[in-house]
Amino acid sequence: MNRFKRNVTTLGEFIIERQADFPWAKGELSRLLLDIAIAAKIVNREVNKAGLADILGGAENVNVQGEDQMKLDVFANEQFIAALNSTGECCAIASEENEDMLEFAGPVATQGKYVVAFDPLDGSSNIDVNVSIGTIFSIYRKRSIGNATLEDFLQPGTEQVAAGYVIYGSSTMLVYTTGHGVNGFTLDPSIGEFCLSHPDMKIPKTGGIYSLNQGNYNAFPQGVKEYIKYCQDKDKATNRPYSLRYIGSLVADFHRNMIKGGIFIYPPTEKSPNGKLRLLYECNPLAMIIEQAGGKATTGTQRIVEVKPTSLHQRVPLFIGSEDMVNQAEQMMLEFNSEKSSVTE
Ligand code: P6P
Repeated sequence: MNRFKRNVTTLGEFIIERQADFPWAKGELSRLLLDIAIAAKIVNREVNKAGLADILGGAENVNVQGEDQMKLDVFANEQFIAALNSTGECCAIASEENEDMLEFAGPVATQGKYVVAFDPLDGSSNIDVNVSIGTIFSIYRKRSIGNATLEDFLQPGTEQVAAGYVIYGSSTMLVYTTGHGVNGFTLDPSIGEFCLSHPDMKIPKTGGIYSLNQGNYNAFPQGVKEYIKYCQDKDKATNRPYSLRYIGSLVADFHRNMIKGGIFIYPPTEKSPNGKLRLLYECNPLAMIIEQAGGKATTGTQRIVEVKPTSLHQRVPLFIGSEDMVNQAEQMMLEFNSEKSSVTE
C-alpha cells in the first residue's frame, strides 16, 4: 500500500466527491449534510456520557406526543435546530419534539432552499438503560415561493432529496442517501470524523429475522398474526422458523436488518389504528433509504413514500426491510384483512 495514501475517506471528502450528482445544488445540500453531521457528533458526545452527566431523567417537560421529554431529547433537539439554522440553506424545520414547524429568522427564511423534518433522538426511553438510540432526518426542497409553508413539509416521500439516520450504539454511524445509493460512515473518535465504512449498502433480498412488539399480538390485524405464524413455522427450504429480535429502538432494529436482512413491522393496533411511527420523520426517511438499498417499505397496503401526508405528526403502519419478506407480509395482509388499513390521521 502506498504509505502516502490515506486509506480512509471522511464524510466531508465523500460529499464533495459526490457533489457532481447534484448539478442543481451548488454545494448547498452538501453544507446541510455536513452540518447535520456536526450536530450528530455533539449529540454523540453527550449520549456517550449520559450515565455520568445529570442529563438523564425527565426534563420536567412533556413533548407533543405526550411523552416525558428526557433531557437528552431536549439537548439533541436544540443541537439539530442550531446546526440547521447555521447552514444558511435550511429555511424551516419540523421536529418530533415541536408541535409546529419552526421557521428560521432573517434572509434564510426566504432564501433557504430546503426544509428538514427530523426525530432528534428516537428511542429515547432507552437512554437510561444504555440501549442504542438514533436520529432520523428527511430533507426536501422548499416548493413555496418566499417563506416556507406547512405544504413544504407535506410532500410525499418520493420528493425527498436526502434522508439519513445516526445510530448511537457500540459505535456511532451516520447512514444516508441522496437517491444515489446508501453509504454508511462510522465515527472515529480519535480524529472526530465520520469515515466511510459501509460503501453502497444493500439489504439482503431475504433474511431470517422478524422484528415487532409481540406483546401487542392480540391487537394485531389478522394478516400480521398470520405472518407471525408463517415466520414461526418450520420450513427448511426457507430457513424458517425465523428469529424474533426486537430492541424497541427503531433505528437499532432498522440498522440490524439493513446489515443482516430482516423485516421490521409496527402494525396498526386498536390503541394506534395507524400504528405508532411517524410518517414525516421516521417512516419516509427510512423508506427512502431501504428502497435505495434494494429493500421495501409499505403501510401493509401502500408504498410508504407515496402516502400523501396530511399533518406533521401523522402516523402510518410500517412494514420495512428485505424485499421478499415485506412482499410475504403484504400478501398476508391482503389475503387476511378484508378492511384496508387506512392511512388517515
Ligand atoms: P413499542 C421508541 O419509543 C419508538 O418510537 C421507536 O424507536 C420504537 O421502534 C417504538 O417506539 C417501540 O414502540 O410500542 O414497541 O414500545
